[in-house]
Amino acid sequence: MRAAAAAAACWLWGALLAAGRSLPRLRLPYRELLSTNRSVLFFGLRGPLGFRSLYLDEYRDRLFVGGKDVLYSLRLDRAGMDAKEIYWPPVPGQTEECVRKGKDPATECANYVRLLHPYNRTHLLACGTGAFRPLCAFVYVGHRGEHAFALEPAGAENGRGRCPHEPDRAFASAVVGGELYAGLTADFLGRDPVIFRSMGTRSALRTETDQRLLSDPKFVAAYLIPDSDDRDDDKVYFFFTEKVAEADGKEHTVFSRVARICVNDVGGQRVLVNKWSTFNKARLVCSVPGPGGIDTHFDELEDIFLLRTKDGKSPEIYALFSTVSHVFRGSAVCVYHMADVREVFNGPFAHRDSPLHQWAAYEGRVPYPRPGVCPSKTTNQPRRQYSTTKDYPDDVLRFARAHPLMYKPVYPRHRQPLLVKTDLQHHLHQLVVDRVEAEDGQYDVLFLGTDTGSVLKVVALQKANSAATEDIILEELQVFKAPVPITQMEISVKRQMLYVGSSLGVAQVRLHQCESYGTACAECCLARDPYCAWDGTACARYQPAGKRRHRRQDVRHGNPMHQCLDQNLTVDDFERVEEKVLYGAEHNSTFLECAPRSPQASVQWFVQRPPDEQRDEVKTDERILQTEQGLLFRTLHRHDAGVYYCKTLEHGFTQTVTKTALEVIEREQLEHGFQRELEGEPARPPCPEPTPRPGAPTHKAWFKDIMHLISYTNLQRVEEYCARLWCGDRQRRKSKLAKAKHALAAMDVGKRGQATKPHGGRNRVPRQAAAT
Ligand SMILES: *[C@@H]1O[C@H](CO)[C@@H](O)[C@H](O)[C@H]1NC(C)=O
Ligand SMILES: *[C@@H]1O[C@H](CO)[C@@H](O)[C@H](O)[C@H]1NC(C)=O
Ligand SMILES: *[C@@H]1O[C@H](CO)[C@@H](O)[C@H](O)[C@H]1NC(C)=O
Ligand SMILES: CC(=O)N[C@H]1CO[C@H](CO)[C@@H](O)[C@@H]1O
Repeated sequence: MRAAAAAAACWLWGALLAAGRSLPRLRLPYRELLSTNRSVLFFGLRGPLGFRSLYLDEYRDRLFVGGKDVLYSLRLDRAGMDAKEIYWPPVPGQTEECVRKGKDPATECANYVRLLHPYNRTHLLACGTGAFRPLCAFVYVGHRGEHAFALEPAGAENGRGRCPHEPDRAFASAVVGGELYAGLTADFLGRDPVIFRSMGTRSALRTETDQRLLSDPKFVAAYLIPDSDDRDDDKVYFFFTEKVAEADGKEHTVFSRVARICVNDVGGQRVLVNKWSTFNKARLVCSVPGPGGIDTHFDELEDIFLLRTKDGKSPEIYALFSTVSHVFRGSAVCVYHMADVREVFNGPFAHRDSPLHQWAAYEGRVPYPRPGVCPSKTTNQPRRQYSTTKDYPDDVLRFARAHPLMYKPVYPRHRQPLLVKTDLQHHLHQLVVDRVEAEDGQYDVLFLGTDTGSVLKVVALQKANSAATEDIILEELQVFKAPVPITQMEISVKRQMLYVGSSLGVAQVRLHQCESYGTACAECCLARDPYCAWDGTACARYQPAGKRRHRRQDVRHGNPMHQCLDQNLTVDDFERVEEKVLYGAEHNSTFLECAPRSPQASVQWFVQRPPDEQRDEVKTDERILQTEQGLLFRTLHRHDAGVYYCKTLEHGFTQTVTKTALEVIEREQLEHGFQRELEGEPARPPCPEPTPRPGAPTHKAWFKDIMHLISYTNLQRVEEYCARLWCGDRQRRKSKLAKAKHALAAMDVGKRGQATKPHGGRNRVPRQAAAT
């Protein structure tokens, strides 16, 4: 109990310290995203979707979704999406077989569709786990404009080596020229890691079973990235992590890797028959310099996003990493240039004489054609004819087999991460990037999928004249109501949409909704969102080629003083916000909530006590505490009654956020009023714990933490107070309060003047109650 309280206090402290750094400027809850049409959700048409894969088809304006025993096709150009479904269960008898082999019927013995790729002009390739017997099939999707969707009647074929057996084990795949490249564990037991090429007309190719090639890999992504204009030079890149034994052979460390193979690799003639002959891999480094010259490494690759360039040869590689050390947890994003990747593959091979030796750069003679080079015009000269890998000399293949690893690692741009987060509440799993044109240049906007159903929208700013970056969390979007991990994200720049998948379903989320920042120039400016600018009348999507003259935007500094000078920065808008009424009991504690939309704003409290018209700043002391979430009265006095205004200030812009009429129910009335009524009732249960999620306190838990922190010793009373505030039967409460109010009114006629609101008034329930 004590430990838990300490942990909570610790969390709170951490959160206080982190304020401003890792707090999003705007937090958009689930309901708000839906009610403002920022997001549209799809949960499937037959119970839990069990989402596993999606393919965004920008040409056909369709989204294809793979789930548990189902495939869907959604039309993105129609409001209703016109969902079409294909039911695709495992082959008959396989579900029973799967259960018989000891797998879980509820979570494993179904056909989880894990692979969806465009195959040719009319067909997709789909593969599923088939209840631990993978299967693949072609899906007819028709031509552009029609909404056809049917599994090819020819039926399913064996998906072994193309799709994992397990619903959740990491794997990566790509279709290139009608062939499927897959990085996965290909057997029932999950012990045979392999990069496998199949389908098409050539014979299948795989990696040798060898720890040196793949050691307990977790595949993250696979992409075709052409090396030059010569198609013979095309390579497929795999991104994954693997476990590497330390020198002592006992400890294992996780490293992130990039590996590549030639598309025209057909294996060797005598050595490496039907095995890759061009496989090479290198380490991907993402680290920050630490004190004492010891770098902190982010080694667990989570996701890769390729920001494609026009020629397709030099995409920028954005990689999301995490680290889980004894000391801290964190995430980082590093960006790699293809030129740096190629340089490492053209550099020295790693070599060691035995597993007990240190790795060194191989300095001996490297045979020709250099291992890793694809057979092409360059290798196929009149005097040295190597037109396929089958022509490669045995010594080349033997060298390739013995030296799969490059000596040098690939370092990121500027040798440091673009973004580091060590103080977030959640883990980051998914990443997509949009390069956005703004008034003063281009910005990288990162969308980061968390493990709690939300997406963070972050802008990374390169500081002037230095490699250092600053990042701002513009928004936190609670896409899914439940705290589920985001497992896939795709972006449509054309549609300005994000597609977000979790096991529950798929969401289509707008990249921006500029109105949500507010209706004033200053609010738009403070948002610092490169997608948005003040156009003279509203906060709207910034159009680089737009006609409007007076666009104001300040992504770099977010300073409304410069941008919105002719606008009112200080508006005496005290009367503009809706008034809420809050009842507090004399001598008890009470809490006035005011969490500004931007946690980066500072808060000031004013009070107007009847019959005074004057508004004074609230004086805080031992008894009245100003916290990040609002104003806390440890013991309420009669003279505290009044109207409280919460004002925020951010970069010179002030605004009234809440207006609360605090009514103090005096002790005597309480005792005579509803206190007596309660006597006949059974003791109230304590507050039930909200949806348990460690490290993410709800308002209620938070409130209790505050009470602990300020050494509020009477725990029972805190519990009671909470019970009343958060889980009390609202109806009962209302009627009680009404009675108490009547009692008050009868005794106090005229005393309070206008501060006493009629019972029909708005929002009689405190905001916290409504929020839970
Ligand atoms: C959201 O979309 C629905 C249907 O298209 C529309 O009726 C509604 O007015 C929209 N709501 C908002 C806040 O734009
Ligand atoms: C696409 O591939 C499928 C499956 O191999 C085949 O049946 C179909 O004819 C192909 N379509 C085109 C246009 O090549
Ligand atoms: C600024 O505020 C004053 C007084 O509140 C008001 O009269 C004026 O119209 C406002 N100006 C603008 C540009 O909103
Ligand atoms: C309404 C309310 O919370 N009343 C409590 C105020 O504090 C006393 C103890 O000092 C409690 O007995 C009341 O229930």
